[in-house]
Amino acid sequence: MKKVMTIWTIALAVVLAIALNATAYAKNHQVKLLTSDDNGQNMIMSPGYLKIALGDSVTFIPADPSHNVESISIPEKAAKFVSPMGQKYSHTFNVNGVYLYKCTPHFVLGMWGVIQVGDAENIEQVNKDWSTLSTGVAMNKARVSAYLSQVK
Ligand SMILES: [Cu+2]
Repeated sequence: MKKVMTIWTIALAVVLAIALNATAYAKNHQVKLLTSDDNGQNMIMSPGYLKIALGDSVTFIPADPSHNVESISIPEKAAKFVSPMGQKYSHTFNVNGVYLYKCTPHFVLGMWGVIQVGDAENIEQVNKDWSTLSTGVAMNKARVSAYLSQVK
């Protein structure tokens, strides 16, 4: 009986150690929401394409009060997100796949971003959605297509 307890104690310790490690290794990334960048690009997410690991978080940092982020085409099981205007906002990505998001007021100007979490299981759907959505975008469509082409 005592031996059985010991085995369970070890098993529990191993499970806890794995869980704690997973938390310790989750990274935080930053995306800046810029009105203009150093290359003369306007209304741009920086970086526009970002690949992260499952469980990582991203902090979106608006350069001025006019920007935010809103998820548009995301994996089926993922939670939608929309950040308050002009405020720093963090989101943890707990579902693998590709996330296409926009700045709510500036999507027409091409202010979109792509985050890939692990495997790009839903890339076909995102590409399909973008081909429809892009008809409502007046500027910098090629920028968004270039982000999507980096998904692997
Ligand atoms: Cu914006």
